[in-house]
Amino acid sequence: MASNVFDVLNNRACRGLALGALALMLGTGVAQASTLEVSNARLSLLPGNTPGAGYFELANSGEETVTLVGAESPAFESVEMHVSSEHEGMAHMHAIESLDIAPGERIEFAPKGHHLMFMRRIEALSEGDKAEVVLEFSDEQRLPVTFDVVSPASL
Ligand SMILES: [Cu+2]
Repeated sequence: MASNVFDVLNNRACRGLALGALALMLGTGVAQASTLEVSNARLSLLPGNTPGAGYFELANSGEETVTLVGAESPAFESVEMHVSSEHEGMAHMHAIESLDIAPGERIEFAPKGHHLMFMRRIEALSEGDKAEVVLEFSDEQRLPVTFDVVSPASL
């Protein structure tokens, strides 16, 4: 009889642990959103309908690697992730599909390095305006960021 009582207690304890673990997992998922921080977001605008370039810093204070897979903005038809490089004195850039940011890492999107390329403007933008951009991550996380529209000369 006594062992039956223990079984019941154990089962309750197990269920309690399982629920606790579940709550912990959900809690971690929610906290994840606040482990990414973007600063110094600027969108450099060239005259006419040439693509704009986006620069920013992104810090991951979480405990897991996050993967940036793209961005979108209502002000542009599409946004690409690019890397600039120099080869035999010539500047080149190519598109990349994703970029990992390790725990504790801070990456910089900057001239001559990684940048966002804003293709085909939909809305009129000029210096001093704000552009709304959403950074997209492989875990479905979406991070809204407001970019300051600046002139290339200010960079
Ligand atoms: Cu580019």
